[in-house]
Amino acid sequence: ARKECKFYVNASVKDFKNSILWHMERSLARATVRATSRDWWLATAMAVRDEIMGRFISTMSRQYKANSKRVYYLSLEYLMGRLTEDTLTNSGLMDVAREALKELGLDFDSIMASEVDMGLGNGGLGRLAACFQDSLATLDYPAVGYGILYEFGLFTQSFEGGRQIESPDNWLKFGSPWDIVRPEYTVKVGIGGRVEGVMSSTGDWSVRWIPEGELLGVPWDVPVVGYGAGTVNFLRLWESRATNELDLNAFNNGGYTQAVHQKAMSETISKVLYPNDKTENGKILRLMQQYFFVTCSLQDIIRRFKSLNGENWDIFADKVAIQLNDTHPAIAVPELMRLLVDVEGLGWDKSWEICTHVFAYTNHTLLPEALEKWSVPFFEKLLPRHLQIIYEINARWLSYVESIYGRDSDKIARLSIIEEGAPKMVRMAYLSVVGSHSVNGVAELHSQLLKESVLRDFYQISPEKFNNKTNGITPRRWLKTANEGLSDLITKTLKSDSWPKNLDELKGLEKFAEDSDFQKKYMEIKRENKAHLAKIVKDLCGVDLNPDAIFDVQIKRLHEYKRQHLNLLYILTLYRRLLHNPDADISPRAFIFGAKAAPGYDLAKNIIWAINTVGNVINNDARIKGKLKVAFIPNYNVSLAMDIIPAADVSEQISTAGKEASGTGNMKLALNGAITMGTLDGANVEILEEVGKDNVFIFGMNVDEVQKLKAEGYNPWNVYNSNENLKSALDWLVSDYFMPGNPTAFEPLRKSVLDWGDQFMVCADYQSYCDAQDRLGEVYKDKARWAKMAILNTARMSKFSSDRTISEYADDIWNLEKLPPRE
Ligand code: 26V
Repeated sequence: ARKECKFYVNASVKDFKNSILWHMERSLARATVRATSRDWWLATAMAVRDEIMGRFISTMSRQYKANSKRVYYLSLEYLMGRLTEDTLTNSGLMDVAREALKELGLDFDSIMASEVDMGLGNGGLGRLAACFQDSLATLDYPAVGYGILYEFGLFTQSFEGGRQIESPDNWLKFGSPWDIVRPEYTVKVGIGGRVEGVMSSTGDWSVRWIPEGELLGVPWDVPVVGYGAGTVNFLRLWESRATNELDLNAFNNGGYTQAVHQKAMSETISKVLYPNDKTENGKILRLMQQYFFVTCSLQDIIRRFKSLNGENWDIFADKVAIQLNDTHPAIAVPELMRLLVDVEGLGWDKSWEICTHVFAYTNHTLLPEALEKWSVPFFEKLLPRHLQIIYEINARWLSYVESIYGRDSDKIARLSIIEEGAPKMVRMAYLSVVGSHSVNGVAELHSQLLKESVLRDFYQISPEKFNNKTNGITPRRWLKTANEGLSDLITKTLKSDSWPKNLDELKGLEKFAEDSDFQKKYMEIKRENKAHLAKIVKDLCGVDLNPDAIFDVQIKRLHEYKRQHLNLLYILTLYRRLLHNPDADISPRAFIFGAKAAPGYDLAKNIIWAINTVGNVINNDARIKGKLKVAFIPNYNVSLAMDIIPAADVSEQISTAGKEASGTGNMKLALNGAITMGTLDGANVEILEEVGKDNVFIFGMNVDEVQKLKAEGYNPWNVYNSNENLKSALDWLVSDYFMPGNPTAFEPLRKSVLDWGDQFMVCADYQSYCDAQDRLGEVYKDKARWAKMAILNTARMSKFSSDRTISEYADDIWNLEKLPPRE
């Protein structure tokens, strides 16, 4: 029997088409003959939106009536990408919309391409938050995702002379059909000022914060449609606005320009997403963003709780679970304490009890430079009451530490939320751990390392808090929507429509791994996807890619630890080999990159420039007969990922062992049949476990070997001097060959792996990487073997569905029940 999935919305092609035409006329005031692609996209988006609105309302009222526990996901980033296509997939209206647009004589794909990405995130952490929203709704969990409605998302990247140029991403310029303003839930936010003692009505002294300024948070809701549309949750994104009162006061005092200035200041808070994903050294606006969205969200949560439960604070933690996506929302710990103690009038102990039952914290990185700290003088200025509360939390925490270890000043210094120094700093990770009942890493290895390194002392005191939740990805966007060809083949082969909701069904493909007919179909789809990507690459890079070449893909933020430059060194090595022997029997390869560098990260930008420059020389060298190509696709984002991933043969996951917390691109690529070329880092370890060692290429040092070599005293010069190929590649890079007249252009890159100590051990892993890459090239020649490997990757990736991840969070951390529709 065919397995089917229930869909809660339905529309005929005819009705859907009429709805599009209705919106074209009535919402957009457009004659169809004049309509642009963007108009067609908007009208289509509005037609789908109409279909899901009823589900949105019924979900909200169901959750309200049930007064069920909800999870509130607090994240400064949501990397959603385009919303229309995915909403069509999840509502089951994809085929209807395709057919409707076809009948209107339109090309579906080019119409959908008019939508600008909602790029409110930097990379892995923001995209994980987006995948989680999809799974929460699909699994019928009551959930709200809170964040900021940035006016400018992550910058747009272009290249000039191979170098990165950033320009602003004004994604909301023309509005979005997907966000709905909710002015009635506007909240007030205080900032700055001082703390005063006041007498309460019961006669006790208490402390109050008298903020200096006030601004408003206005919520915008973005519907999140679960697969099948049984549940439609929402993201609630806050926009900062100036208060009218403030304007008027200043105005009445004659300060018109000052009033306008104040207004502009207040409205800067939600202006722009910070484009760094490792450091942000003490930007006060960043701390304001964090506090702004945290207080808006907590006030909203408390309003909702009170409207259902009144002042019955005893059950707050039975109704509310709050997940902190990294330390960015960590200010929520003292803010909830302030709201409960100062505003609601609960005692400290009771409030603290509530906090530690409500909060849970996810750590996403071990890199020391990414661990957030805020200076105490900053706090003093911006959030004086919160600083007091943090000190109180710390005093109680340290007295608890003392009750265990005695007066061990070393221990106390190491465990203190406040780091001594000039200035003193608030350690946001420690604050998060102390204020939460759960602390989790994002892959087995990462969670293990957390316990052994950065949070070791905390683990010793509270081992029961620590747990692992290996990341996952939504198969709806990353397989069903992105790779239609493969999805249709899977549906036909498994005789099931329900695999996107139950990814374990993919195991059923294993028995076809050696079936030559299935292999042929599977690889034909891969080839079509490659031909499609080749067109995009021609368009964006002007580079011709041969769809029969190995498509070797590295797509992720640019970071030294991710080692895009190790990939470059192999490219140089292959190129050199081909120049020495143009007839060498190597499998033709197309190296495809996508990566944005943080605007202030000079070395990352140098690596981009080097890859583009070397690529340009290689792509135009007739001697190598097109066997090697390099394409750096500009402005890598979620939409481009959806074109690149289905076309990949090889997935580069080559970080220094111990540095990549999990990775999620590794999961998307393997699910789409790319073979991983990876180190034993992050979730690669678990991918190896799932797919088996014959279906992945593992190279390089593991974590223990990295630590051992560091301890022994690693010297990259020794490797350089004894490895002819490495030496040649690095020297070549700084010769006249690639940059005539400017041979020192890539000095910084070379220096980073030699003179500056090679922190990420590129030289140490170089030979092992080249060997593995050469082996891969040989294996690719055996078409049947390669097809089998690719199929087994697809078949064995079900563990990495974000549905599995979210179920684990719900069961182990949130204690959350599903609330499916009853109809
Ligand atoms: C850090 C910072 C520091 C302050 C400035 C703004 C900012 C923005 C983002 C971040 C987060 C960096 C951590 C991060 O993105 N981690 C990634 O999380 C993924 C999801 O868990 C995981 O797969 C990646 O391995 C990990 O690098």
